[in-house]
Amino acid sequence: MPQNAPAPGVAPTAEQLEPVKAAVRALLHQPEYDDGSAGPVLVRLAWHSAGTYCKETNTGGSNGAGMRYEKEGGDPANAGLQHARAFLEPIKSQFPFISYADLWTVAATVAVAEMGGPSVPWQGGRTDYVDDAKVPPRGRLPDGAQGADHLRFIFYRMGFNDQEIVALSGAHNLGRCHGDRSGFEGKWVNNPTRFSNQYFKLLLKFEGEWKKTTLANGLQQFVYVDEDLAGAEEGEEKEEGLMMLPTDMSLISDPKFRAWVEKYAADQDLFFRDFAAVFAKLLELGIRRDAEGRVVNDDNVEDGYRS
Ligand code: DDH
Repeated sequence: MPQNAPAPGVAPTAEQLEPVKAAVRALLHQPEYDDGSAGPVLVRLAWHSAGTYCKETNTGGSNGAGMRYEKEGGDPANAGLQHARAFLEPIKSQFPFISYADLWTVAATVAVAEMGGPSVPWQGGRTDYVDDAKVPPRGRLPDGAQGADHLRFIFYRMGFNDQEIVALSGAHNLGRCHGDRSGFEGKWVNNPTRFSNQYFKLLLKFEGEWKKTTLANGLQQFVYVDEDLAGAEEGEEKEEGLMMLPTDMSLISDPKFRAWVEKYAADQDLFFRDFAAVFAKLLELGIRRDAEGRVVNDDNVEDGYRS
């Protein structure tokens, strides 16, 4: 164990954490990458590390950082997330005391805040211990080609309700789809590196104008293209069109989801509060803590892979 490392399961202190967070802040600006920021893909890394959770079997979740291994990392749903892991690798080398599982999750909270989003409560202490028998099967992450039933099937399994599904989906204010990763193409909002409620506003604003298109690879998505790009806010660049996945569109066709889309489109503060709460809940899924907040593993070891 490196010197000054917290014992397995014990969270890094605020003093230990601050330089790690500063290092994440410093790497977000990536002029050569995507829209100039590592932020969106870091948020997706944390989400996919946690979103495998199943409450019935208590498997999956961010503890263990299992995506480092082929069994989970090779899930086609995780295509592209090697970029996020690579961005963070130098920070892990610089601060070996922080587990990958803590680093991936805390980095997402730093990215959300730096991109103008809310401050997401975060607790440390995750370990990098992976029990092969508990590695989640592939197929636990959502498939963008589907609809509302699928969203409920996937997110109820993690223990989320309809309001939480909509709030979490608001992360699609960030980043973009890549043809060589998911097969879908494009971004949801004009400024994909600024966290806001624009995604909800655009879903409603262009309702009826989102056009279903079939991509060359056979996948279908919805696009809005306008000469003036009416979705652009004042002062924003007007450029490529915008997109929505079929799952995104189901948030306005399903009446229960839609009620929350309308609330979040009308009230950014409400969205920020709800997003902070639900993203924090996501990052804690499957993590057992003792009375002192220390993360408890079956074996109480720091790192390793048991097959
Ligand atoms: Fe997502 N997401 N996501 N998403 N997601 C993609 C990109 C990003 C779905 C599908 C896709 C959440 C929910 C869903 C982010 C965050 C979150 C892409 C494109 C697809 C496809 C990947 C690529 O090609 O690179 C589906 C389906 C759902 C759902 O069913 C609700 C949630 C809950 C979050 C979250 O963070 C809380 C982010 C950020 C991105 C942008 C990544 C990037 O590289 O840019």
